[in-house]
Amino acid sequence: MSLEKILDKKSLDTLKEINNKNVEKVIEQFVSLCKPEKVTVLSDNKEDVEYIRNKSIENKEETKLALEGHTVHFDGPKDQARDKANTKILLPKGTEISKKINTVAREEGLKEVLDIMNGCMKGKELFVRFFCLGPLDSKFSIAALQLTDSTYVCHSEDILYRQGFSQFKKLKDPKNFFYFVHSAGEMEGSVTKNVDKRRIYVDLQENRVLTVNNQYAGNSVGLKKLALRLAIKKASQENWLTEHMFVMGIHPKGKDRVTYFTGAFPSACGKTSTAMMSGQTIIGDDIAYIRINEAGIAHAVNIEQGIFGIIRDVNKKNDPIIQKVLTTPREIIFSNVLIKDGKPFWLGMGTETPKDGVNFLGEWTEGKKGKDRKEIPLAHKNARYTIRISDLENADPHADDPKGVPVSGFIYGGRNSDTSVPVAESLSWAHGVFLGVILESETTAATLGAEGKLVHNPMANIDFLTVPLSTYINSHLRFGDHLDKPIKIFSTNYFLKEDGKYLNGMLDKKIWALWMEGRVHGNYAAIETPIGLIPKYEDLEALFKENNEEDYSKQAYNKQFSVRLDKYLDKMNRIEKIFKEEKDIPQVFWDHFEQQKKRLQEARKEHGKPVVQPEEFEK
Ligand code: OXD
Ligand code: MN
Repeated sequence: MSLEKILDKKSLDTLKEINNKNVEKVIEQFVSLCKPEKVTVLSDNKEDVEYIRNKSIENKEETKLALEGHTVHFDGPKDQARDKANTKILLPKGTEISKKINTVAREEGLKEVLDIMNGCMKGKELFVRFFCLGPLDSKFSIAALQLTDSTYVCHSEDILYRQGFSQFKKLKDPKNFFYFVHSAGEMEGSVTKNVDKRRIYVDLQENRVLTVNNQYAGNSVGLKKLALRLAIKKASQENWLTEHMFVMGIHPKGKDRVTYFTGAFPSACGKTSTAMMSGQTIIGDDIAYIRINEAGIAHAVNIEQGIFGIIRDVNKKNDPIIQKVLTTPREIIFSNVLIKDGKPFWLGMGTETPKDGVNFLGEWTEGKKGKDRKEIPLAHKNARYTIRISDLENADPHADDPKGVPVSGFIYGGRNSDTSVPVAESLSWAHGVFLGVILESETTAATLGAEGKLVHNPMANIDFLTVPLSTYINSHLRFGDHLDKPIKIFSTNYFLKEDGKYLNGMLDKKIWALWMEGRVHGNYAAIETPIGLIPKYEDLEALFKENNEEDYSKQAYNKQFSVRLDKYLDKMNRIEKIFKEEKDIPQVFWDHFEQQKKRLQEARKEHGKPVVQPEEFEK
């Protein structure tokens, strides 16, 4: 197929500007497979970006809302979260990644997905877009080509990612880009019809992801979770890190300094709200690239420039800055919320909500029941907003710095109701890697399937790993060895409960962050326990008073920071079982496993009880 035949003059001229035969080949291959009615190649200019915005209203993928710039998009009833079951890594026959990662033999998987994609864009327009992962003109930049028949995907990417037309024009190696081919497939109205044929196949060999019959951004938007998977492999080969991490600046009161942290939390475990804490600055809320510079200092960038955030519980009290952005005119896409009279409504928004409207299932009235006889909530729990970080008043001034920001701390946060203390520091880099790798978390609405199940999620990255777990662990261990300025590693848990009630308030996480920041600068002493270093009461008491104007009681501290030895030992048993099934786990991991288990067992013996209060470890 010749491009001259399928492209109009404007698209052809735009493509010629890129002057990249590899890009042209991709377009030719997928146009001839997917058979769109029209192909439009777009650049970064205002007119082209506007074209997408208008098309998205015209073709009803989005609907305008009352406030200027606000639109709503619905993903369809069965496509409300990431589809883990149908996301697979294509692997050469005979290779393995991990028991926990879905893979399919490459030839077989390719045949399957290409068959499904055959003719999937019939009657539709295919858009060709150019973006950049990470800041432009930087060591971190990765050029990314997106082919999609969805204007919602294009529009989301215009908000979430840096435009990359100029990056493509400058590519030194014309093969050095990721590419993503997406099709929402055959439509019923504006919803994908054949969700049973939803496939998201990651082809590491070609640095590409093919994704079809879906709309939810976690499945469809190439540069988000799909590029994350490709970049994990690339980073592992090139000795840097691609992490499911936010990047933020922590600013202690009264001190003239900012300390940058990155943090990995499984979906819907407080990651965005940590990066958005009052008084601090945000660089990114989801995915970071981290590299060590010539001086041996780790620097991180946000690969995105926007947030695809969970809207549930965003309200004036919890998230005043996001709430303000969501209620003022600017470019925003709401997805899977309730719409009434051109206004969006969501769960936990803290204001009165209507008794009827339109949501992800269609017409909704209060009390309406679904097929499972359960009441349908007014909006989906995983409903989202898509905004630019530059619209936030707490955006960090270095968000687009091509050098990235220097990183002083990593945080691994899980959702755990009965074991983990709210915050602890690792005993060393390798112990910190161990803590990250044994992260467990209760499942949430951000992926399809049961909620509230405890699952092992190493570094909150298990859904995205494309290298063996052993390789991933080794990359981290090696990264630490190359650091001249060490990074401290912490673990957090905001979800500890007693009698069904949370032991911590929403604002407590800021205190843990300030404690971690102080630890980096040697401001606080800590108590050594079998699971790591925990804060002293006096330091937290002062931090609560100064920052949250709250009297933090010794009783609350003792409850929150008691080390639940038996529960931790149970966790060690679960972890042992999981890792025994994995291949080639490094000895360093097992050393830390044995040492931590021994410390827990010895403390159990010494104290003769299952739960030990912090001060008892000081004696
Ligand atoms: C996300 C996720 O949306 O991890 O960030 O699911
Ligand atoms: Mn995420």
